[in-house]
Amino acid sequence: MSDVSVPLENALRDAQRIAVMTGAGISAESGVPTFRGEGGLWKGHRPEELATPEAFARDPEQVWEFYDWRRTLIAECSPNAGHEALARLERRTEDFLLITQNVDGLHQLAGSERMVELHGNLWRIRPLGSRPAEGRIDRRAPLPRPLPLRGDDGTLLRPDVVWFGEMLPERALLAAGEAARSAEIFLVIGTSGIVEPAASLARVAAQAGARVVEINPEPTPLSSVAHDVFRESAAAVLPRLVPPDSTKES
Ligand code: BJW
Repeated sequence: MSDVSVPLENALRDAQRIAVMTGAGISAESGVPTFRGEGGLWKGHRPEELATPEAFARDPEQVWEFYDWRRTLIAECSPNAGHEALARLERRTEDFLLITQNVDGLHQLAGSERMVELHGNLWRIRPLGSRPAEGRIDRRAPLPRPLPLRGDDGTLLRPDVVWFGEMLPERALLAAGEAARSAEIFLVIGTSGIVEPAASLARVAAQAGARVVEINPEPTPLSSVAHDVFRESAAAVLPRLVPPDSTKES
């Protein structure tokens, strides 16, 4: 394991293999609501009630309205100092993977490139029944009407996100697992750590010998595997750990 007595800022500068997993908390300071906790309601529904294949089968128009509301809200949001610090960390680290559960696309806007999206992307759309369109980037644009969206041939379209009970995109999950097993340092940022299989990646990393770092104002089920814990917001901690002018040599 990377020596946990070394100050984290130095360990991050010297490590050759770093993996980072983010959740909704990293985008909270950009104005994107998290799933759980305060402010996690849409028209009286918890997001998880609508992010399911069953909800879509029952009422595709309602589910599309929910995603349209989120697209409209997130279109106004910009990356924050936390997203930017992770893009800097990537640029100065040889072997790096950012694993995000977020569907908002803010990491990409901040300049992150070596990344995988475990739960898809809010800005992509695909035909119902098709495979996830991993990697393709769509425009951050308003949805056409009427809802629910249909293709030219009348096929029902759906957001390219991963709902409860659905498999995660295969390539993304594979790459995330490999990165968790080989990382010297594994950062877990802004996730409640209850949604599987994402949450298990931190445990896999800890078991494989990584120094696990949690950044979250609240304790989570993953706190017990973390060697370093920061009970602060991501946008406050990350710029301290990865200062704007930091380079390998300095
Ligand atoms: C800050 C902050 C600041 C605030 N700075 N921090 C094993 C055991 C039990 C169940 C399962 C299991 N394996 C699979 C399951 C079933 C299920 C699951 O995990 N259920 C659990 C809830 C019990 N998983 C699945 O179904 C997954 N599929 C799967 O495993 O397929 C195989 C399979 C199928 C069927 C049976 C068995 C196996 C799919 C999961 C898909 C999750 N999808 C969603 C919606 C995406 C689309 C959309 O956006 O609409 O993904 S749900 C939602 O939760 C979203 C998120 O990515 C995900 C995680 O949430 P996250 O990011 O952690 O956010 P929050 O809100 O929970 O937490 C925010 C945190 O930030 C908090 O801790 C705050 O304190 C913190 N914070 N401000 C830093 N400023």
